[in-house]
Amino acid sequence: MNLYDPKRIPRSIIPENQEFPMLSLSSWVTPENKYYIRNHFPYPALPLNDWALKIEGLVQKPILLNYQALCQFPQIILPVTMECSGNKRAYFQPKARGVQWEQGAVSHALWTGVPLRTLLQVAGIMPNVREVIFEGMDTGERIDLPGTFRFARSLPVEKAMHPDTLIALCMNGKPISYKHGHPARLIVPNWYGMASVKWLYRIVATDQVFKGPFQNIDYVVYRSKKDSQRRPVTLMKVNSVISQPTDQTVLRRGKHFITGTAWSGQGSVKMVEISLDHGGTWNLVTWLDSEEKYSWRRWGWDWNVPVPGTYLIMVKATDDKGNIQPLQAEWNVMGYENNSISQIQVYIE
Ligand SMILES: Nc1nc2c(c(=O)[nH]1)N[C@H]1C(S)=C(S)[C@@H](COP(=O)(O)O)O[C@H]1N2
Ligand SMILES: [Mo]
Repeated sequence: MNLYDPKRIPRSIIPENQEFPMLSLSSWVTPENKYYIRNHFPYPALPLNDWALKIEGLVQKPILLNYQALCQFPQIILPVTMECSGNKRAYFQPKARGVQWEQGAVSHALWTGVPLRTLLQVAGIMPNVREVIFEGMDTGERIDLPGTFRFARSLPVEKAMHPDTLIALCMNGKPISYKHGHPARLIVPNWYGMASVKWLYRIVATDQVFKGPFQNIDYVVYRSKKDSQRRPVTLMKVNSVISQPTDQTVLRRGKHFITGTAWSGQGSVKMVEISLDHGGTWNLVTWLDSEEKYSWRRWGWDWNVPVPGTYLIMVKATDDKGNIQPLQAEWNVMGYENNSISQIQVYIE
């Protein structure tokens, strides 16, 4: 038994929101019981045995697939890093409204599932389809609108038809657990987590632009109420975290291993650099993981520190598209996409 086994960090009880304990970044794949949890509503009622996935709308023949039928289709396994677009919201200054995530609203798992496009082709998706809508089984109220809502999101048809957009049935080799979307969820590699709809039960192909509140009100980046340049949250920005040491730690003089992870949904992370002189000079880290299409890469760096004092450790990642973490991410009302350079302070005695 491992005596040192950090638990998830709660951020709210109902709906349940919990962070991955970044200190336990000892494995490339996040164990299911540590994978971050992000919900907008209370958990849906347990699906009955008669659960089936509907595919309808602009398709030649609408289909209804029960769990066994879904399992019959060819499946693929993909390691995917998923980050909530509100990750690191707590670090915005001034504060942005919403769950005050620190740095653990991100995880990495192996997802097994049927490519969505296989199912859309079986249903006979029509050429005039613009978007595909995904509905979860969870419902609840919003404070900004009257009525009851369902968590639902859409994808542009090109992304829905991408061979790696999955209707996932297994997470880390086991049927997806209830909290992570049992019996089936969408997995949209490279996109922020809101796209990966859990507890999936209905898929609708449409020639319209979907305007549900989780599409049109939430997950939109804007700098003020009057901002006319609103844009939807889509691909994950290049980002990194320092998992050890933790912020405000007191350490002895000598050797320390600084470690963490980095990812990008807009390319693949190519470089992580550390600065100990407020960004004056940067040192290349070494990779602990190899490069995989949709995966984070853990990194480490040997720090030899002979002189006592207060040290700022800064880390920045760069991807192969030339995206670099900024010193300060652009503030926005809803506090999304914070990918500022990671910084912690430690004291050497
Ligand atoms: N049905 C449903 N799907 C959902 C959500 C939700 O509240 N309901 N939250 C989304 C958001 S914002 C994120 S970041 C991911 C989190 O997935 P996880 O809880 O498995 O970590 O699920 C997405 N899918
Ligand atoms: Mo999210």
